[in-house]
Amino acid sequence: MKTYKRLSYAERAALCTNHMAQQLFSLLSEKETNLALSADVTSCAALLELADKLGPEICVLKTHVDILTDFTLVFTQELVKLAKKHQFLIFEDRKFADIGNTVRHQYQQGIYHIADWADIVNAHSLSGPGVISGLAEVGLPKQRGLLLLAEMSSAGNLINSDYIQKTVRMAEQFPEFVLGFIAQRKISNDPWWLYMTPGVQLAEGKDTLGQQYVTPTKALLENESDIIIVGRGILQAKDPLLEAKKYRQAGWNAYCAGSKTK
Ligand code: 5BU
Repeated sequence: MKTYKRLSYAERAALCTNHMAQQLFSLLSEKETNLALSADVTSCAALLELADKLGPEICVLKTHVDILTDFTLVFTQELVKLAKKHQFLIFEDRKFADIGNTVRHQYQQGIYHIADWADIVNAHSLSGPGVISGLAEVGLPKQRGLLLLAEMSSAGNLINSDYIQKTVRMAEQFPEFVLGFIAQRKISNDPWWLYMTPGVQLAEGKDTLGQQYVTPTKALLENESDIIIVGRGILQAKDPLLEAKKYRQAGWNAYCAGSKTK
């Protein structure tokens, strides 16, 4: 049988120099939850209601702000208030992928003013390190953090092991701004990187549009990720709060199993 012995979240918080990674590892440890809610609803009221109800269960609330049909900047202020009230971080899953100059504007300006309210955003490494430099110009002064997309959960995606390794090398050039990766597994031996994994449900499976699901145990224990991102597994349940508690427990059990010597 495989022997697991991983550093705890608190130990990794102490090893980090990245401000956002430190904050998030500490939050995971203190709040005892590694569950991120993917709040993929299309109205501001529904999102705020979810954030208020499920906020106590989660470490991160992930948004796709461009699917909201009634977005306003007031909504973002309300969301930030709830993040403070319930102690979670806000992650806008924007997947920036353009040249540095363009993403700088997309991050700060436009309708959404993402940099003003999202603690964390993510970017594809596809376009090269300029995308990180551009985002860092806006995000660093506000003490924000960036996750690089190193892997995706969808079937048939074009990412290969060379792309993953090059993404890690790129992250290493920006230790102040990049806190970790969106990935399906641990992809570096350096313990200060934080991993978030989407495509998680209590049972393995897939949807009709290429999404592929692994279980919390597979993601956190076998694949050594740190945070599970769950959307429809919770949102489509009869009682989303009850379901969130189940995912929280499953995620925390998997983490505890991984940090013990067997
Ligand atoms: P689901 O309902 O749990 O399948 O939602 C998953 C969420 O994570 C959804 O918001 C996606 O946009 C997001 N996601 C993903 O599913 N897979 C990926 O590789 C990345 C993001 Br990156």
